[in-house]
Amino acid sequence: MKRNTFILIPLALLALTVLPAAAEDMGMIMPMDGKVTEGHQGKGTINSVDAKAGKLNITHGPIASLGWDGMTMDFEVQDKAMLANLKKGQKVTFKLVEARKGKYVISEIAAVK
Ligand SMILES: [Cu+2]
Repeated sequence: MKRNTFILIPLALLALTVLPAAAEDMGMIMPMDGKVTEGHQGKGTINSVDAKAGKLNITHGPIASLGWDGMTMDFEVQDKAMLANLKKGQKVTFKLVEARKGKYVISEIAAVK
Protein backbone atom coordinates (compact mmCIF):
# COMPACT_ATOMS: atom_id res chain seq x y z
CA MET A 1 0.00 0.00 0.00
CA LYS A 2 2.67 2.41 1.03
CA ARG A 3 4.70 1.48 -2.02
CA ASN A 4 1.84 2.26 -4.42
CA THR A 5 1.33 5.67 -2.89
CA PHE A 6 4.94 6.53 -3.47
CA ILE A 7 4.56 5.68 -7.15
CA LEU A 8 1.12 7.26 -7.72
CA ILE A 9 1.83 10.66 -6.20
CA PRO A 10 4.82 11.40 -8.44
CA LEU A 11 2.80 10.19 -11.45
CA ALA A 12 -0.09 12.50 -10.61
CA LEU A 13 2.29 15.41 -10.18
CA LEU A 14 3.93 14.58 -13.48
CA ALA A 15 0.54 14.58 -15.26
CA LEU A 16 -0.32 17.98 -13.77
CA THR A 17 2.90 19.51 -15.01
CA VAL A 18 3.05 17.83 -18.43
CA LEU A 19 -0.53 18.48 -19.62
CA PRO A 20 -0.51 22.31 -19.41
CA ALA A 21 2.94 22.31 -21.01
CA ALA A 22 1.61 20.26 -23.94
CA ALA A 23 -1.29 22.66 -24.42
CA GLU A 24 1.13 25.56 -24.47
CA ASP A 25 3.27 23.82 -27.08
CA MET A 26 0.25 23.42 -29.35
CA GLY A 27 -0.40 27.13 -29.14
CA MET A 28 3.18 27.82 -30.06
CA ILE A 29 3.19 25.72 -33.22
CA MET A 30 0.05 27.44 -34.49
CA PRO A 31 1.03 31.04 -35.19
CA MET A 32 -1.81 33.54 -35.37
CA ASP A 33 -0.66 35.07 -38.64
CA GLY A 34 -3.28 33.32 -40.74
CA LYS A 35 -0.97 30.79 -42.30
CA VAL A 36 -1.85 27.85 -40.11
CA THR A 37 -5.10 29.01 -38.54
CA GLU A 38 -8.48 27.66 -39.59
CA GLY A 39 -10.04 28.95 -42.75
CA HIS A 40 -10.15 28.68 -46.52
CA GLN A 41 -7.54 30.49 -48.58
CA GLY A 42 -8.55 32.34 -51.70
CA LYS A 43 -6.87 34.50 -54.33
CA GLY A 44 -8.46 37.09 -56.51
CA THR A 45 -8.75 40.60 -57.85
CA ILE A 46 -10.83 43.35 -56.26
CA ASN A 47 -13.53 44.82 -58.53
CA SER A 48 -14.98 47.24 -56.01
CA VAL A 49 -14.82 48.18 -52.34
CA ASP A 50 -17.73 49.41 -50.25
CA ALA A 51 -15.96 50.40 -47.06
CA LYS A 52 -19.13 51.80 -45.51
CA ALA A 53 -21.02 48.52 -45.87
CA GLY A 54 -17.96 46.40 -45.13
CA LYS A 55 -18.24 44.63 -48.45
CA LEU A 56 -16.15 44.10 -51.52
CA ASN A 57 -16.55 42.40 -54.84
CA ILE A 58 -13.83 39.99 -55.85
CA THR A 59 -13.21 37.84 -58.89
CA HIS A 60 -11.60 34.85 -57.24
CA GLY A 61 -10.01 31.65 -58.43
CA PRO A 62 -11.14 28.20 -57.36
CA ILE A 63 -11.16 27.55 -53.62
CA ALA A 64 -10.59 23.81 -53.46
CA SER A 65 -11.14 23.47 -49.71
CA LEU A 66 -14.72 24.73 -50.21
CA GLY A 67 -15.31 23.04 -53.55
CA TRP A 68 -15.88 26.46 -55.12
CA ASP A 69 -15.12 27.27 -58.73
CA GLY A 70 -13.67 30.60 -59.68
CA MET A 71 -16.30 33.35 -59.83
CA THR A 72 -17.11 36.99 -59.24
CA MET A 73 -19.00 37.69 -56.05
CA ASP A 74 -19.56 39.99 -53.11
CA PHE A 75 -17.94 39.29 -49.80
CA GLU A 76 -18.48 40.72 -46.37
CA VAL A 77 -15.50 41.30 -44.12
CA GLN A 78 -15.42 40.57 -40.40
CA ASP A 79 -14.12 44.03 -39.63
CA LYS A 80 -14.67 47.07 -41.87
CA ALA A 81 -11.25 48.37 -40.88
CA MET A 82 -9.77 45.58 -43.01
CA LEU A 83 -10.85 47.50 -46.13
CA ALA A 84 -8.93 50.66 -45.28
CA ASN A 85 -6.03 50.13 -47.67
CA LEU A 86 -7.74 48.09 -50.35
CA LYS A 87 -8.91 49.34 -53.70
CA LYS A 88 -10.21 48.32 -57.09
CA GLY A 89 -7.79 46.42 -59.28
CA GLN A 90 -5.63 45.07 -56.45
CA LYS A 91 -4.71 41.42 -56.39
CA VAL A 92 -5.36 39.91 -52.99
CA THR A 93 -5.14 36.76 -50.97
CA PHE A 94 -7.83 36.26 -48.38
CA LYS A 95 -9.12 33.83 -45.84
CA LEU A 96 -12.75 32.83 -45.41
CA VAL A 97 -14.41 31.63 -42.25
CA GLU A 98 -17.96 30.36 -41.89
CA ALA A 99 -19.76 33.12 -39.99
CA ARG A 100 -22.89 31.03 -39.87
CA LYS A 101 -24.05 27.91 -41.72
CA GLY A 102 -23.10 28.33 -45.38
CA LYS A 103 -22.22 32.02 -44.97
CA TYR A 104 -18.55 32.73 -45.52
CA VAL A 105 -16.97 36.04 -44.63
CA ILE A 106 -13.45 37.32 -45.07
CA SER A 107 -11.47 37.15 -41.85
CA GLU A 108 -8.13 38.20 -43.32
CA ILE A 109 -7.15 39.90 -46.54
CA ALA A 110 -3.89 41.24 -47.90
CA ALA A 111 -2.76 42.79 -51.14
CA VAL A 112 -0.32 40.70 -53.14
CA LYS A 113 2.85 42.56 -54.03
CU1 LIG B 1 -17.25 32.77 -55.01
